[in-house]
Amino acid sequence: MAGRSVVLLLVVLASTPWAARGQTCPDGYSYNAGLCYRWTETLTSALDANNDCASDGATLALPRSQDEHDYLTGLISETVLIGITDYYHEGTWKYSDGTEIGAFNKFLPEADYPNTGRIDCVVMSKDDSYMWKPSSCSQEQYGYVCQKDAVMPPPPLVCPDGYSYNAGLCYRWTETLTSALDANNDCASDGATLALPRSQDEHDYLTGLISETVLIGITDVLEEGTWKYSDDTEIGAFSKFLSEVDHPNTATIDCVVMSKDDSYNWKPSSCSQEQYGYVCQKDGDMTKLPQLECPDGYTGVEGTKCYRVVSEPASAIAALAECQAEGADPVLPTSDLEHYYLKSLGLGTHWIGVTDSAPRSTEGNWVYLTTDLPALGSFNRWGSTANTDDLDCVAMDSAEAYQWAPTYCLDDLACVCQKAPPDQCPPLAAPENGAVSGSSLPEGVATFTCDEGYNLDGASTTTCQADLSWSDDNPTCNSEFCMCVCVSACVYVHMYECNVMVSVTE
Ligand SMILES: [Ca+2]
Ligand SMILES: [Ca+2]
Ligand SMILES: [Ca+2]
Repeated sequence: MAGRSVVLLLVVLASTPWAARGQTCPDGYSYNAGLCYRWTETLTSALDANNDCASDGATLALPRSQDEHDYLTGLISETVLIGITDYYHEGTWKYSDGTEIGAFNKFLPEADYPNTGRIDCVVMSKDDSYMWKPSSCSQEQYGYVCQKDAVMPPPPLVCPDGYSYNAGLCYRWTETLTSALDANNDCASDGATLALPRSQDEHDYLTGLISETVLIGITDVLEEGTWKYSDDTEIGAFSKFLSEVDHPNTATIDCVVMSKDDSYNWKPSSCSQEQYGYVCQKDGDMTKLPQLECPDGYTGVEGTKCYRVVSEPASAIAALAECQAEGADPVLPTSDLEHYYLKSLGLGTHWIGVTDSAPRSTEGNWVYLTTDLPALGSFNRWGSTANTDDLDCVAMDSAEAYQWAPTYCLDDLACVCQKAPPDQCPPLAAPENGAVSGSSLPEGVATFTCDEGYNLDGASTTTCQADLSWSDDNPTCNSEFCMCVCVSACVYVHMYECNVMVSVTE
């Protein structure tokens, strides 16, 4: 290294929080396991290759695992430069971001491929099964691969840390074998309960989340022989209990598990023994879901319809008339998400647009209370209230966890009108450390802004196109950073914490 004197003032680039919808790579890059890669075949010096990668906010590839190595060998079909160098300290190979080479190492035997003071870069060598081989930094002998972090989706802010989100609810699975009492207390410390699966979809999500038997929030501790959800609501039409003949309920068995050995059906189990893990559940924060653009007075989130709450209590027929007068229909949730979104509106027991009254229908044949009276689809949330001749309308009953209850049609209840959302581009999530506003309707423009201390990286506006896709990728809000200043030759652009200044003299 004698004769080479380089001072690099490396300032720069705090690690940047990324945010966008979907995990994506820029044009020209391919995605694998959180990273984006771009292979350039043009024979290039390591200096120029580095600069080219840096112009994309990337580095030369930094393979740190067998998986990353395997992906790279599948991507390329020629020898390529990668981001490993001993430029700064002859004989000490490091990744070009300054990190150490760890347990994963693909260097060919040094005896066969000696490292010299003039050979400070590294290639994945095609003739050597893409093992790492020292190579010149200055000669234009090889192509190269750039690598950068994929743009990550924002964290699911609808759920607390440790919880996963599905259709309006947040779930946390704990594998530790725990008594039902302790499990309950642990959930309660999060403002949650043990899981209360009330629909096939919720059941299916839970069975996908867990891989062991878990305690859920069903018990007969208050009245032997009467199973209820642990929030004291009744078990409704949805039940997964195994046959009582095979799995008897006794006075000493007052809790319930989803039993792995029984296809995750419900099985009575001890409340006190520490035999099983458990799942906690709480409502998702609906205010954090991307908002739909709705007609005046209506609101909704991605995946729901547009709703307007009519809080003046009225009969079911008056509610229908109120909605129809403004070109809307009475509300009819058709998914768990819509169910929980309506619940989140907090208006208490309210009508849904379902009836089995004459002359619109016949007893027991529920139809959607609109002008054309279609039959109900497959989604329902029937609770435990029996249908009778005089209960011909339906309410979401706040006393029964908003399950559906056949109700006397002349009761005075609040209601909700619904409209289909107008055709629009998918709702935009605000970038982390920023905000978005504007219109999602065709030809509408949305504008992104960043919080103080963050710079917008990407287009600040995007337009909803006729095909209902956005014209531009979402930008990110990155910490303000300074650029690399090269006093002499800038060989490697390193990323360091902002305001850290590093001098390298050789
Ligand atoms: Ca060397
Ligand atoms: Ca019992
Ligand atoms: Ca009825």
